[in-house]
Amino acid sequence: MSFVAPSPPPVTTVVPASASRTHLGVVPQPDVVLIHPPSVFDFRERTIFYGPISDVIPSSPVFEMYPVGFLTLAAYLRRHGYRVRIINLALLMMRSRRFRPERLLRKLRPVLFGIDLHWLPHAHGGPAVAALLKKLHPGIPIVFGGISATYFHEELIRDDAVDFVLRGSVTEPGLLALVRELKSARQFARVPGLTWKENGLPRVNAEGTAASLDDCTYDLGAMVAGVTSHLDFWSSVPFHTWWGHPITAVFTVRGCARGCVTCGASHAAFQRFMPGQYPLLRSPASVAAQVRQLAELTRAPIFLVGDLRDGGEAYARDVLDALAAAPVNNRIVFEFFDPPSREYITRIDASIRHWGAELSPESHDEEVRARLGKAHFANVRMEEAIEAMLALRCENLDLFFMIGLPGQTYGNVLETVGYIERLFIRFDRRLSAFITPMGPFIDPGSNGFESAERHGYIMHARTLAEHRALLEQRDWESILNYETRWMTRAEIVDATYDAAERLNELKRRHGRISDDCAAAVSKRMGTARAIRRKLLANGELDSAEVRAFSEGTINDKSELFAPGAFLRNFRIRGIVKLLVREVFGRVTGLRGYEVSTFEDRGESLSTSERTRSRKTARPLAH
Ligand code: B12
Ligand code: SF4
Repeated sequence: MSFVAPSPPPVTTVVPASASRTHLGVVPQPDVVLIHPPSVFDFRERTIFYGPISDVIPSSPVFEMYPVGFLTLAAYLRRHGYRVRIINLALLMMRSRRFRPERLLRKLRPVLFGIDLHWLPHAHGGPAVAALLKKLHPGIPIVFGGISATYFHEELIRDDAVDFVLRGSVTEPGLLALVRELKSARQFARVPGLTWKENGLPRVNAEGTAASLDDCTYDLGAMVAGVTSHLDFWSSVPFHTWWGHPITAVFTVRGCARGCVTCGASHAAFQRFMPGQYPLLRSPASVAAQVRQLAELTRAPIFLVGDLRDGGEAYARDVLDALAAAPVNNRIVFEFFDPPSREYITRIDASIRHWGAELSPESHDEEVRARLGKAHFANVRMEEAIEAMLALRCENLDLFFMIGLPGQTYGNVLETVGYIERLFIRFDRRLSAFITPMGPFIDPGSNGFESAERHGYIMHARTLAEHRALLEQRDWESILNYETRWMTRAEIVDATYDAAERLNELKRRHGRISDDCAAAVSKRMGTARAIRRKLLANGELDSAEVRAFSEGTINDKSELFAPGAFLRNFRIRGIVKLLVREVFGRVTGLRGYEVSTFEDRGESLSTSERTRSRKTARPLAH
């Protein structure tokens, strides 16, 4: 094993005093540039039939959505006086075939580049972007972070292009400590949760003390100002259709109390490899404050990620009370991991003006559901809860089912669709349902990955390099990193299309989607099946066709994320207010932050940060 990456040179040599001019004035080079890579770096040159692996999320199969943590990392560093720029390289590459990543990256001269390897599907793009950056800027260090980077930190640090891996699910303090070291003594042994190299050999630092999620918040002013100051509407946008449907979320928890055997953030998985104690809850006041902040900017629905009840009854009640005390007109969407009680539903209804919900039973089969490990409950209980929600003001209720679960056969998947039809008949149109394959990967660290045989999984990849190789396959059947004792990869693919075709028709028949929408999905699915037949016959693929039919083939994204006009989605007054506050902050040196609160919390600020914070210690009026 060789660890040959050069240790980063002193910071004075890597930070030229360069700056770029924009219409809001001179913007100095950022201290940190956070880059989101595409799933497969050279996806534009390849013909890969991705299938429906991203049909229920806003992203395309390029997985161009960056981790929301980029926003909280950027806000945290900024509060401590450092400049951060987010570059959604995946999105820029998607938007134009002529866009050359190296041309943009060459111009950047930060102290540190950060790349996310949060989701394992970036196992190809992440390391490839690091290699490119190292070629362009051999003197600027590169740090990786995210759930997959944490799991694979030892493999990742052996990559010549990788200088640091910051392990953890709450890395704001760690990243700040790393930037401070880069700008001062370079004592990397002092950075909590850091994996790094000393004289070419890997060093693994101990984790730090747990941070509070309340310190990890968004900085919407900086986001809006970033877009307007660079007149760049694309490089920091989370996903390609964001301006059309800017769905927003408040992350109420890090980690999870549940035990889904396929999930890399389950309680057992995080215990295995994630520094810290989980689940870690955001305080009710902070949840409500973030909801309000988002509602100032957008009219879009706001998702509360995580089931509040997992924080305990009192926590869920306190969050609802905090939301009730600061009401907004956006729809608040609640996530339920098992059916909520009538009492809880009534409380939500009394506290929230507009609300919706998501419930993921995963299978209609109670035995399969129990084996997955999220929750044990009977369908009767779920139907009672659905009835109770729809009897009140719940505006929409989406149910999510999954293919590729322990104990699930092809026939069993089709029975799930039969069960969904019974629900469609019994309940009104506010109830809809989705069925998707688990893919492309079972998460590393999960019980299913670590004790595959016990849970009936057969794994096709274990290491980062093996997953990278999977991502270069030509079709999604071969990209899947697993099959089960009950279904081969081919059967998982067949079950997906057969179930989705029936479900699409049911949705049309029961008024969940329009005839046009159903016809469009059906047409795309037909072409996707034809592509698959061609693949099986080893025929030549038409790359334009493959690209066009790797999305929306089992449902239409608009079913989940209704598009709207810009003016309907955004609150212009809120945007202008944020912008004025931001520009005023820049001109006067007042940034609009209550920095003193950080000192009050006992966080240690460096001398230069203290000087800056004194200047900024007065909050600006809202
Ligand atoms: C909300 C969520 C989503 C949202 C996305 C939100 C977003 N943009 O971040 C949606 C629904 C869109 C989504 C999609 C997917 N998700 Co998801 N998602 C989650 C969930 C439930 C919560 C994540 C969370 O709480 N984040 C909190 C935010 C604020 O922090 P963060 O983004 O994690 O960032 C922090 C750290 O990770 C770290 N960090 C992250 N990046 C970097 C980079 C650097 C340089 C540094 C220093 C630090 C760092 O520091 C940040 C700040 O502390 C988790 C499960 C869980 N309970 O954790 C799964 C989870 C993360 N998702 C997962 C998966 C697989 C996916 C998909 C690939 C599924 C699919 N096939 O569609 C897609 C990928 C989407 C894409 N990139 O386009 C897996 C990942 C497992 C793995 N090892 O790969 C998880 C663990 C569980 C699961 N199976 O759902 N997801
Ligand atoms: S998939 Fe299961 S274990 Fe993972 S975050 Fe969701 S509920 Fe928790």
